[in-house]
Amino acid sequence: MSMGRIWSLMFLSVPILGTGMYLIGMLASSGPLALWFPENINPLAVEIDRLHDIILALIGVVFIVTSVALFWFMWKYDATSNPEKAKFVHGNHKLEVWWTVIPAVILIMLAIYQFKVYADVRINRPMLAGADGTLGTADDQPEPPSFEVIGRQFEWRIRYAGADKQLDTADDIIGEVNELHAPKDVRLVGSLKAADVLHSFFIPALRLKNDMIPGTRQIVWFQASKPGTYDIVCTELCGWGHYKMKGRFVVESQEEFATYLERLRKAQFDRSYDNGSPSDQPVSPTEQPAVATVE
Ligand SMILES: [Cu+2]
Repeated sequence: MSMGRIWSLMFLSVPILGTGMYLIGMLASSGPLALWFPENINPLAVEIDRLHDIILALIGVVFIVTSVALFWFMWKYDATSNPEKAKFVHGNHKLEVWWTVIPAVILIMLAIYQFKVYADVRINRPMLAGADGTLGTADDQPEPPSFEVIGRQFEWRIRYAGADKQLDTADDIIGEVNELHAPKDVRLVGSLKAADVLHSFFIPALRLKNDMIPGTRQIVWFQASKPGTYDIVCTELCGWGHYKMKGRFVVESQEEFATYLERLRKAQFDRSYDNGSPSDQPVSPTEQPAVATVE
């Protein structure tokens, strides 16, 4: 077999291995070959999966057709079996118009379809009824976040709103590092911040992914429909310890969640009491001992 034909077979292996890996990843439900998305437990993000599948199907078809065409032309017009010199022709106007118009129409359709998905997960923030008690009127207020995650090198710091349902107040409950809890079937609004550099907060099972940008606050919302423990990962290379930014996202019943918050609140009170500095009497900066920094 000529060298040209060996090369064309090498090119053919790309679509075969590529689609093969996709199929294995889609079919394997557990183990190292389960490369697909985890189950979507966020009913507010079902459309993200649908949009993803449509785009994947479109690019899948284009990928297979172009790869196979590349193989076929390399195979058929291999130099050894075609001693005749190639003839160059000027382009085909009609063909060029079609292969411009069809992708343009597909892209415009995708652009229109994604408007709604984007608005649902990024723009149409959950609202609460205002003074008139009716939702959908002019005095509606954006629902305040009930938890906050701060990304810092290299961990997630978590805080929950206390009984007043507001963050940044005295009754805030300090969560455990790298562990976010949420009650099942409750729509939650959260606030994301960064303490140092860019991080990206990602809970794959919720299809929730948002950059954390120093100096700004990002608002996200979701609803978790299935109890369990899921991954939290950082998807922005944020420094040498980026790989350490793994966390757990725990979905539990509303009663379990309330018990968890109460346990955190008690632990927080006990800690401040043990230190001899109750949280309502902050130590003034001048009295604080010098802190040694270890890098
Ligand atoms: Cu990070």
